[in-house]
Amino acid sequence: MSPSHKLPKDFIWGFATAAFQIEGSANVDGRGKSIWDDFAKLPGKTLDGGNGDVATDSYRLWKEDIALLASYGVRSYRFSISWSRVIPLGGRNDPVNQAGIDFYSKFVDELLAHGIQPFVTLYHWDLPQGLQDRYGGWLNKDEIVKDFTNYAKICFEALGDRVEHWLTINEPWCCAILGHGRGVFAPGRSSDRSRNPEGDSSTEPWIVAHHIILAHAHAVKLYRDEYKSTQKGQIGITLNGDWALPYDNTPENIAAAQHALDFAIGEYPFSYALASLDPVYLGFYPPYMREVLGDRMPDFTEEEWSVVKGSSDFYGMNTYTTNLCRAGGEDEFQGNVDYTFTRPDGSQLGAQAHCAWLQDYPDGFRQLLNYIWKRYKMPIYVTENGFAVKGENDMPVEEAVKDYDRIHYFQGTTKALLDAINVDDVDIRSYFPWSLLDNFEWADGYTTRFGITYVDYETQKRYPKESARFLVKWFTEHEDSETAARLDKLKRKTTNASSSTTIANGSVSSKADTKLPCGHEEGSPATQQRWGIRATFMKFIAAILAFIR
Ligand code: PNW
Repeated sequence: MSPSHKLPKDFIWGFATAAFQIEGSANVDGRGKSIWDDFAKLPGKTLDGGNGDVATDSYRLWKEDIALLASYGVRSYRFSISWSRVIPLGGRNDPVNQAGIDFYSKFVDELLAHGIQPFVTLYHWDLPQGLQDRYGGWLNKDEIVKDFTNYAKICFEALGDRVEHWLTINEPWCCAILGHGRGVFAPGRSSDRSRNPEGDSSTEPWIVAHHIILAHAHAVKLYRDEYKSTQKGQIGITLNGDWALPYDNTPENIAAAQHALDFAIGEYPFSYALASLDPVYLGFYPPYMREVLGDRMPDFTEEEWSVVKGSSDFYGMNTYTTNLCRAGGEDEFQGNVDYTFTRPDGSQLGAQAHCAWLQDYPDGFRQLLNYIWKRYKMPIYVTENGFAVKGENDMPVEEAVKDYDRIHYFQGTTKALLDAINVDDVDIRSYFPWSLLDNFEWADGYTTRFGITYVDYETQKRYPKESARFLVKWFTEHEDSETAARLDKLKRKTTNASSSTTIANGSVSSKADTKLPCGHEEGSPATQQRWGIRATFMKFIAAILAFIR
């Protein structure tokens, strides 16, 4: 393989999760409630009535999860911290829960002991319920900005000596639009009284997005002022946004695709949120945003602008699909643009996922990477990308682990990633498939599975899917050799030094082998052979290390 077909030096890859989706143990060790705890239990809020009380039980099974990550050989793990584990009531004058801090601290230590770099999200939608009750959460600018910054400070203090990558907030669009516009996510506010008792969909989403950006920017300022010089990390926000293609070549539909991007990725609430990327880096607001929102579009004061401006070290990208865009429609949240996956000739854009909003279209991923790079000229960290196989939840595990549609999706996205890097010269620094585990998929409950590892929710057993094997092999083959050598060395050093390591407890071979229950060994002979060679190699390395020790 020629060097031009490799990933760049120091490229980061691993899998991603979020606290509320996996941790469970809702009442354990002093954790306070988050806005998702009670919301998920209200009738009709999740498809199957599922909630976060147990999830994948990862608060209890954290060591097993890290061992699983180590068996995959990932270089990094993206996870989020539960704010209400650290500060049960959430506020700057509320008590701090040492048990919560200790949990994440030992978690980070264990990752590092396995040579896995923590990539930490501070906020993945689980606002402490205490702050929602006290002052309306994200709707109250003065309070939430101070409380979020205080929470961030506690995290930097406790973990920043070991964490080199921070994400302030995951997908402001979802908090703003799904939480305060459509009312389908916590805290469940909208103008639709058949759905939500309170809220105003015409103003609140834009206010919330505005405050999220400010809170993010203040946390970044704090990090840069007080921690960056010693802790030397990178910090930024991560936005969801999907590629937009015109439905056909008519001028109105070409414009519609741009409008969709303006509302989704472009400026507001995402990038407007994010140092308002267009105004900050290009020097103007997108006129279309103002045209649609008029005086409902909040603005920053001069002083706020000075904090917001340039407040991200990178562009954090969560992306899943591509939409065909047609002018028209009343949906302000997507820029008054109609989305479809059906082309004018009746064909589909790609394979349909389990959730209605997702089809497989890898070229859109490559185009989006190019669009963001050209527009903002900032390094891109892909922090989420993934696929939920249609009907997977209804399959027996033996069938579910043969997730060929997911493999097809990742074959496409990994090729798009490599081409964007090597052919298009886009500066991409990370890739995190979503998700390490099947988990609590918000309003879908447990009916939609995004994991590259199958979770049996009855037994909490984990079963690597074929897609995990595909991705691990792909990244192992495409990692730049210098980087691989450096990271492997780090892994050996740290695992040797730790008493609770895979190598020290002699289980590396079985983990590298990822012995699968349920006859999953039946995968294609080629896969089995590849995995067998890898396992033999790992056993060999383990034996040498054991000998040296
Ligand atoms: C992201 N949409 O959410 C989140 O960051 C994850 O927590 C989540 O599990 C994952 O994607 C898969 O859904 C999204 O409706 C939720 O377009 C909904 C949408 C997009 C992203």
